[in-house]
Amino acid sequence: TTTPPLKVSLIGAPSDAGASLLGSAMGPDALRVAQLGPALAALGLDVLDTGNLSGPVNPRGPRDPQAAGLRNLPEAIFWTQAVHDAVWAQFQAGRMPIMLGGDHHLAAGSISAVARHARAQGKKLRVLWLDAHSDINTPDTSPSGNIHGIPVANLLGFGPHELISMSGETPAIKPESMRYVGIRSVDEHEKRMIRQMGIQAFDMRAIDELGMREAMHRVLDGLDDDTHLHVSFDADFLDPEIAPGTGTRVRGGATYREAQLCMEMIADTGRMTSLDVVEVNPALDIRNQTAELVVDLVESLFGKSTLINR
Ligand code: EXY
Ligand code: MN
Ligand code: MN
Ligand code: MN
Repeated sequence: TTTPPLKVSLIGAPSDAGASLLGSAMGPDALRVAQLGPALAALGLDVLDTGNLSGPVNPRGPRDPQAAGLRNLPEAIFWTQAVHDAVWAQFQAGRMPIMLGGDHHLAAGSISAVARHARAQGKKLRVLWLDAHSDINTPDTSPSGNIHGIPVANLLGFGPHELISMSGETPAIKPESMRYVGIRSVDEHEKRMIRQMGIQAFDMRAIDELGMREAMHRVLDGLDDDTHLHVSFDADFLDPEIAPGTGTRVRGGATYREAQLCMEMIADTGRMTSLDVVEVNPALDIRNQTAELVVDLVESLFGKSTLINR
């Protein structure tokens, strides 16, 4: 029997409004230079590159007391909403959205649309957050004012109104839906938040102790036909030795083999229905190697390394 090809849509979201270092706005093009689209097409996927969304550039504003102590809030609101709308439109068109950041603040938009889609279909949601950071500061606890440090809090209902209400319901997701993988730089307030909300976290220590195989086994436990699986992949999940092209590097990240296994085990579930690829910053990279590595891993997410065609 032949199954129709999986239809995916690349959505470029060139905003670094949420970060303090400029450059992740060039992430979508770095991923294109690294042949993301053709690589997925070669795996048999029907790939549509919808191009880049347009919006305001990063004004490099200071922390703004009028904006709850955040930086570049109006720009971040614009982009988050634009990403929400674009991701939602691809679901409406029956395609799997792949959001190419840009910095991680954009995931408040993509995952709001994912939550709306899952709700409309009466499905459960599981979100895997592959990251060095937990991105769960609130405007009150953020040490930096950088909005890429708050999207998980936004999705859980904390933050400026515009960043928490896009999905049509606040909070957009439940803490039970979230799984962290690879975190190793978590602020004190964030630790308290993760504990209070009871979010399951597989930090690098857990991965050291359990191994990636057992960690992912637990992360993926309980997925069924009624679950939408979203993967939010921050390039700084990876060890900076192999992925230098990202703005907030933290040593001790996932190795190449660990990252491959993580992606392969997600692919094996056959349940991923949407994806973010964020925080690739070619301005900090060496010969686009981080984008190339990320493309390699995204190929594995779509089953490249599986020997037996499923
Ligand atoms: N926790 C720090 C902050 O809130 O400023 C660092 C956040 C970095 C976020 C990066 C993209 O994942
Ligand atoms: Mn992040
Ligand atoms: Mn669906
Ligand atoms: Mn990060």
